Amino acid sequence: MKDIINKTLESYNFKGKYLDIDAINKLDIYFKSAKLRIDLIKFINEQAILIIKETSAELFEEYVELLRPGGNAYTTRRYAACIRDLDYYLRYATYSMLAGDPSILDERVLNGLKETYNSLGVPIAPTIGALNIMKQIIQKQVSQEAQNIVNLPFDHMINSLSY
Ligand SMILES: CCC1=C(C)/C(=C/C2=NC(=C\c3[nH]c(/C=C4\NC(=O)[C@H](C)[C@H]4CC)c(C)c3CCC(=O)O)/C(CCC(=O)O)=C2C)NC1=O
Repeated sequence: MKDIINKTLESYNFKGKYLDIDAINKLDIYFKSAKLRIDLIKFINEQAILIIKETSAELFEEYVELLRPGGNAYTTRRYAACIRDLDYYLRYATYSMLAGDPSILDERVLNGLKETYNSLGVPIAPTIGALNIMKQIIQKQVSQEAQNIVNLPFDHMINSLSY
């Protein structure tokens, strides 16, 4: 698990160099966005149940076949697993927003996920669809500046699942 601070320090330590102006500017922007990140995460935490509810409603409206016999979210057990996965995506997205770095997603969420989904027959396209829906639901409710912070983890997860 990394954040933008330890990632930067690790890289400059590796090179045996003082932080240059690029690194300092990057960290300066990050520190200046601290309050924004905290407020954003507080907002998402408070809205988490609603965000997940709305995401699943839109997802199953778009992909009705998932809930029908033979669909991957058919049966209470699989439906619950799907909603739980949405909760994982949202929770880890907030960690990554705070860290300003996506590596936590690689390590805790995406590592082996596609293989697991493929072996269980969990369809990837609607999963990517769900991530897009969730991202948009949050974007609609936050400032322009916060939207940029929201993009990072969702785009990272979407890209990773896209190949
Ligand atoms: C914290 C990181 C983490 C993630 C991300 C995670 C995902 C994850 N989702 C799983 C299953 C599943 N995931 C889904 C999800 C869906 N089915 C659909 O049709 C929709 C497209 C989608 C919801 C959006 C379903 C239905 C299963 C159960 C599949 C089965 O057992 O047949 C499984 C297999 C084991 C289990 O059932 O718990 C894992 C590991 N586990 C983790 O620990």
